[in-house]
Order: sequence, then structure tokens, then C-alpha cells
Amino acid sequence: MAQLKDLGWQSFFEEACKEKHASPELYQLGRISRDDKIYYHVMTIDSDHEVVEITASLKGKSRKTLNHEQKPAVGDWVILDYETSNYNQTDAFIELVLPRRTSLSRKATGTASIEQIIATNIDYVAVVTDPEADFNLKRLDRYFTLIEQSGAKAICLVNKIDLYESDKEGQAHLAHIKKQILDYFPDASIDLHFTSAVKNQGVSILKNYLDQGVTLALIGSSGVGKSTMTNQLLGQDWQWTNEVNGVTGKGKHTTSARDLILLPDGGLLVDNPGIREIHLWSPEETLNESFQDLSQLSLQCKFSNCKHELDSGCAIKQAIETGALTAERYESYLKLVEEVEILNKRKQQRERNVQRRNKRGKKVKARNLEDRIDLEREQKPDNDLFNT
Ligand SMILES: Nc1nc2c(ncn2[C@@H]2O[C@H](COP(=O)(O)OP(=O)(O)OP(=O)(O)O)[C@@H](O)[C@H]2O)c(=O)[nH]1
Ligand SMILES: [Mg+2]
Ligand SMILES: [Zn+2]
Repeated sequence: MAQLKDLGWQSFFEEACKEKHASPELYQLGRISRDDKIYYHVMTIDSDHEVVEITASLKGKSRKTLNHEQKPAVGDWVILDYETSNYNQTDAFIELVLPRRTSLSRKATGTASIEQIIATNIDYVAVVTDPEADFNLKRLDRYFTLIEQSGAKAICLVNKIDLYESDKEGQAHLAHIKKQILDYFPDASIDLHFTSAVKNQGVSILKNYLDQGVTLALIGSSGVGKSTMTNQLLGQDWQWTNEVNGVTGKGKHTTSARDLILLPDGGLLVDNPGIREIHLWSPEETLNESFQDLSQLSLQCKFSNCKHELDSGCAIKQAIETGALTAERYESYLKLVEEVEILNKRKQQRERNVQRRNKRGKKVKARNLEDRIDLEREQKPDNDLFNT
């Protein structure tokens, strides 16, 4: 007998319903599992208390009035309406999208033109990379920034270790990768794991995160092994293993849509298409792109370091007074400026930590216990590589 909790329902959504003065029946609640551009797929619980997937669509009116980020995204909880006659031939209409507990998008905050929601109501996001071609600290950093902004917790998976662990050279390479990641993100709370999806090695670590109703999303470049991991967690009988060529797991199969999948042992997984072609916006780029008008205006402020708050001769303040700029837009601008500052400070701190670490000689480093453990780990790379 399935419960809403199995699909990720929490008191947060209960409260959200109350706030919206909505008291939906059980069968009216569902979670978006796929958006195939023609209609949405929604997981819901039927009268036999089984999890079923139905199709649903937005009413014409909402299709026009909702902007991109307000439209349903994979992971969203929605209230369904089966009553109104439906010309779209879907099972139901989506009446309301409930507020999001977390939202993973490739933009910092603000305007509709650029925001692209990857998935919502996610608890953990696992960034998958491989130890060679795909490995890039700067890109990992961008992913982690996005995850931090989403409200979810980050996990880092270095996959395809089977290609490296058989010889000394390969093992040293993996150890080097590990050190680089730990040095680059010394104070961040990122869980790092080494896996081999084809050998089903280390993938079960993900099961530790996937309790009942917990949602985990896999993101990363194309070809790093996200779908292979998904299949491992699902067991072999998931339909699209055949498409991938279920026997060898080989052949080019690129995921083209994101799917929210209910796992047999509990928990939910979002398999994403590779983010190869997607440009991950840094907060600064977002700031410049989405607030070009304000960036331009700020050049006309009297002081070059104008905070656009109380400063005299502020061109932005003047634009608000004359009505050329709305106070709302100004406020979301300030919010993003602040966010960029915080992120930059954190980044500088991180870089300082890396420099400090690198400067310290190994002898000096071994002076206290913690550093000695670090040093030993570096010298004996293959010991605990896979337990981290
Ligand atoms: N050697 C090795 N190959 C792997 C591993 N994991 C995946 N592969 C292979 O890498 C290729 C791509 O794997 P996928 O799981 O489709 O990659 P993906 O991340 O889902 O790719 P997109 O859907 O394009 O984003 C397949 O040929 C897999 O068999 C691994 O741990 N070791
Ligand atoms: Mg895939
Ligand atoms: Zn100003």
C-alpha cells in the first residue's frame, strides 16, 4: 500500500496547501515525473493505493499566464483536476503547482528569461564526473554553487574507476584526483565517493542516502555514467536498458529527457540528460546578462563604488524616482549583487585555503595529528580511496 510519503510528500506541502486554502483529496495530489513537451507525466496514488503514472496538462489560461519558472517542472507537487472537460486528451488538468522546497536551476535568482529549472524538491544532487576527460575543478565548482543555491545537499561521484584501479599508475591518478578535489573544496560539506557503475561498485553508496521519500538527482556531462547508475539502482528490468542495449551496456544512448523514478527499495531518483551543451551561468554572468540596464545605469553613478543605497548622485536611485526603473527590479538586483558578493568571498576563502595548504611543506604539515593523517593518506593513496 503506497503512501504519499513514498513519493516525497512532506509537511511542508501540507502547510503550502493550507496557505493556499486548498484541501485536495489524495487522488488529486501528484508529482511531476516527466515533461515531454506535449504533456506532463504525473505520479499519483490511485484508489487501490497503488502508485500510477497519469498524463496531465495545463489549462490554456495557465499556459499563457504562467512564466517559465512558474510552470510545472520535474519534481514538483501539483494539485490535479479531473472534473473539467479536457480537450487535450490527457487524464487531468494541473490546477496548481505547490511551492518548491528546493529548486535546482542554472541561474542564480530572478528574471524569467534565463532561469532554467533542472528539477525541484530534490534532497541530494550527485554530480557525476569521470577521472579523465570530463574532470574539471572549475566546472565542479559551478555545479556546487548551483547546488548550494538550490537548497539541496551536494554529493560528488568520480565514476569509471574500473579503468584506473588495476595498475599502480591508475591508482596514483585516482589519488591525485581525490587530493585535488579535497584541496579545492576543503571546507565545503561535499560527500566524495569513487564508483564504477558498470561493475556496480560503490553505486550502492547512493542507497545510503535514498530513504523513503528522499529524492536524489544525478547531474553531469554526457557519457559519465548517470543512466548506468540509475539502472544499477533500479535493477536490470527497467525498460530503457534495452534501448541502451541491456546486454553489453554499450552503444550510444544519450538521455534526452529527465525522469523522476520511484526506486523499488524506496527513494526517488532523477536521471538528467548530460549537461554538455548547457552553459552553466555563474552568478556574475547572470547579473550582467539579466540586469544589463542596471549595469549600464550604474556606470553613470557619481561614485564608482556606489552601493546604490544611500549614496548621493546615484543614477539608479534617480531612475527609480523618475519611474524609469521599478523598485521591484531594483530590489532583485540588490539581492543578486549581495549573493555574488557572498559567493565571491567564499571563493576567495577557498583559494586562500588551497594556497595555504600548498605552501606548507610536508614536514611542517606533519606536525599535528590531523595533518599527519592527511599526509599518510597522500602517501598511501590506494588504502582508503574507495571508503571516503
Ligand atoms: N568503464 C566504465 N564505463 C562506464 C561506467 N559507467 C558508465 N560507463 C559507460 O559510459 C557510457 C555512457 O554511460 P551513460 O550511463 O549512458 O552516461 P550518461 O551520463 O547517462 O550520459 P547522457 O545520458 O548522455 O548524459 C556507456 O557506454 C557506459 O557503459 C563505468 O563505471 N566504467
Ligand atoms: Mg543518460
Ligand atoms: Zn548608484
